[in-house]
Amino acid sequence: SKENVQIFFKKNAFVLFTVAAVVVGIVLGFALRPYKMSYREVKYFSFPGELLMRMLQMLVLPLLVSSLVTGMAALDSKASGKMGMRALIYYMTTTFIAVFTGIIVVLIIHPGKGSKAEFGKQQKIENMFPPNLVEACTQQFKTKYGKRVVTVTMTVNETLFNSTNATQEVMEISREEAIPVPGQVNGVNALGLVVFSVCFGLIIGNMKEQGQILRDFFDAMNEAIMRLVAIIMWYAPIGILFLIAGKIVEMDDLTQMGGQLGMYTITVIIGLLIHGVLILPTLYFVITRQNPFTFIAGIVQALVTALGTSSSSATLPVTFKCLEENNKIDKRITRFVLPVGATINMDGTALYEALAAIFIAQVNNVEMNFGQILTISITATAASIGAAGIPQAGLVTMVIVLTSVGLPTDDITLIIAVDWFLDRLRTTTNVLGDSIGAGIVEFLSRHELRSKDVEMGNSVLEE
Ligand code: DAS
Repeated sequence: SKENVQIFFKKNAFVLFTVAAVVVGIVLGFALRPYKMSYREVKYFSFPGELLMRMLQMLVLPLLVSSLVTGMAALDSKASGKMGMRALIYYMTTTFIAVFTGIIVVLIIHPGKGSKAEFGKQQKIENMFPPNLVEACTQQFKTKYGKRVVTVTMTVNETLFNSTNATQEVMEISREEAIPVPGQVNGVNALGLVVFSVCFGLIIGNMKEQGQILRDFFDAMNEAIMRLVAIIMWYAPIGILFLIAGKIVEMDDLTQMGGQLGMYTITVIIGLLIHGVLILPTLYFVITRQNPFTFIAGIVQALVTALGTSSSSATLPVTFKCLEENNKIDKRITRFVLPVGATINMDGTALYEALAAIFIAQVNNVEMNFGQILTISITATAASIGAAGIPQAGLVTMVIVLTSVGLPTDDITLIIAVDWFLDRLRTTTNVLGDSIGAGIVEFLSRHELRSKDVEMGNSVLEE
């Protein structure tokens, strides 16, 4: 009836707007391509999208810290230990499955036939302990104009990554064109902040009355940030529209895309689809016995935001909102699982890196033996953990995978032309993986959550 239709639109307004934004963005982008806008014009055109990116990034840092601290503080260490264990097992299992899928798909389709851009700094282990917390919160671009040297750079057109070797001569870059140091959200040392927030949260959770003021502080902070997210969500469709349209306007001519690259693109898409539409939903169903697609319907907005921003970190605020509000995932789970997931759990990236490495081997006519494929699967996992949740981070950590089996790292240039597109798809897969992870960990932890509720005198919801 008419009323039902109205209710449907009211309930799904956000999702409808966001999906419409993608469609309109694509159409508008292609419609404007013939006008061959200059770099400058494209930048102006994409401005509304740039604003969205900045708004989301602005919230990521306080959200990451406040959600982790409150999340950890709300649990006793025994329960959080168990949940952490479950989350880690989920991350590792799904990442390995993703890598495996990528390898199988690329071996079967074999997009690269023998025939025939630099290095990034990966998320380093020592980054787990930032010596200076304030510095960990600041952007860590280093340009040759400042006293600090470029760590990772990218030129406008050639997309050249500069090496970890800080002394190396660097091409001219501007701040806009520099890639933030990987391992960081928006130039921030996310891993270090995650580690600190987890420890800090656990401590204040055990501090009895003395810790109350801090628990209240971070709780309120978290609440305030989520309210800001709610406002930004109204703007999100506009931002997404222009992010996508702008990218389509400036992308390289598709007809120049060789047959191999086309096959490669299709192979990646198939791999990601198998993982995202088949494997993850099946896993969710097998464990929780609930309809995975109802679950996915609840996070459409997060998925589209990932598609628009190609950053799982920037998407984090939206992921929180979707999971807590639409899918009713317990806040104690989301706060705990999502920030870590967005930093280290990247199924799409893992799948992509393994697949791309083997593609490069195929292009170079190198037969991979079993040992090498095993090496690729291990390093692709590591590289996906090491990749930050920022655009094209995966391309940078590819270097680890390629060097581990002696493939030429320069050949990353082969796939750069399509990376902006594939990056969006793998980021969407990453966010899907994090979200389904939250659903599964919540299901597995329902008893702990329940007994904690009873202990705290909270009203216990019917299961
Ligand atoms: N775009 C990244 C993300 O945010 C990762 C990648 O480049 O693979 O998930």
